[in-house]
Amino acid sequence: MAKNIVWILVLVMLTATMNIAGATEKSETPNRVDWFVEARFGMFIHWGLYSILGGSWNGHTLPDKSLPNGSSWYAEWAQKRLEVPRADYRALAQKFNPVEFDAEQWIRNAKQAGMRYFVITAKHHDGFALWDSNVSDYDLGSTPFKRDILGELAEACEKYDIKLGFYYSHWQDWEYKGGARPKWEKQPSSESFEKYWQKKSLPQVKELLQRYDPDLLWFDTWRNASKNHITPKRRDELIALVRKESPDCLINGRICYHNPGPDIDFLETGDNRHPAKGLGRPWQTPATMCRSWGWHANDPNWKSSGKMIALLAHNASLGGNYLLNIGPKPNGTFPSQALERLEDIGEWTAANSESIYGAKPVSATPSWGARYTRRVLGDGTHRLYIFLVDGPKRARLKLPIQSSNITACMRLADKVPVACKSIDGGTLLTFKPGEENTIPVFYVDMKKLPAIFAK
Ligand code: JFZ
Repeated sequence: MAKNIVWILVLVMLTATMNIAGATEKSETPNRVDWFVEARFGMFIHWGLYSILGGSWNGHTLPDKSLPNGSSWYAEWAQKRLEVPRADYRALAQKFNPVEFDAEQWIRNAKQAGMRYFVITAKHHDGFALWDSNVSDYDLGSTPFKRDILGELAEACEKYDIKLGFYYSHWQDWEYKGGARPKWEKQPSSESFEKYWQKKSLPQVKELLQRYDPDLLWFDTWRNASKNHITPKRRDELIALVRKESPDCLINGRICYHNPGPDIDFLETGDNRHPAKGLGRPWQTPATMCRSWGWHANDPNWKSSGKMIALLAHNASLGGNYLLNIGPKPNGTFPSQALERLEDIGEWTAANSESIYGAKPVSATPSWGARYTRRVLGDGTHRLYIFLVDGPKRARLKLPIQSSNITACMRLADKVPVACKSIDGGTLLTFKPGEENTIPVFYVDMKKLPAIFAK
């Protein structure tokens, strides 16, 4: 008998050491994408020559249905949708002089909002490089602005511990002869595209990697439109280049939207698309604050701060990220509408951070607008976070948790207790209605996690 007990003890100790060894091994070799999944929230920037136009050209403002391709709010598409002649668009380079640009200020704004990474358009579809490129003269070096925008941002990101990413339009390029064109224009032949691919696209990506060492690259294709040019072979050629130059750099799924393959790091949804379920691998939604990505001086469709916080919580509840865009003005400053919203969001993320960062997704949702995340507490008990994304209208929620299982129920931001009542096998919570422009977060601590919340 005593012998048996000794053996059991030895076994228990062995398993315990194995578990610890396993745990350290895991934390010593983090997966490349771990930081991204934990980060949850990033800042996207669309900035380039199109920012000078602000959505208007020659008496037309987007959207403008009098032009055959004018019905879009996307101001970064102005060259094509507003039919700006090539020479006139190119001449904008002489006007690009954002003297108010302050990289540290941008990154501080991102940090204060609770964002943990930053992605900027190094080159958008127009083909203009936002750095002094050795590959092309259609670049920052040919503007009056003689500073290194991407270099200053890389330094600021380092200083504030923010990950750095570049958007690079590897498929559409309206400047280079063989680059892909909007769908209403004639596409380059495959030989011509191959020349663009070898002479501009790949070399500029390599240049970005070698010069600025980004943590993430954001490529862009959509649906089936890019099928002929961005074949799996070219996709893999580009992935191989990135992996060789910078093995830790993340790659998004839009490198080849119709067929991202197994070697990318995370999936990117369509613009402003918030799925009803997780995507089975790391993912994010690229999202706008108004309708346009690039600066649009006449886009009045700004989402409220509360709406955007709700979308952040929605994505977090499904294990996804939220990459929220700002279109800076041509002088290098953020629009005031964006700054106000960043501030509101920052107050919320600061007060509710533990419900978002490092919290696990919970796919179960009540029938009306609440979302959940959860975590295991230090003592092995469980905390369920409840986001009232439906705002002030809803004040009662029935949880499928036995009242006897619940040890605490509070509002997260100020630890004000929530009224809990036992009703047929569950618990009824009664909340104080939330305020405008924010999303109240509550938590329930419990001894055991009901299976419905474990997925
Ligand atoms: C693209 C760009 O054309 C646009 O200017 C912006 O940069 C945005 C972030 O990305 O637009 C897309 C790309 C993909 C889809 C929709 C719009 N999509 O797959 O649904």
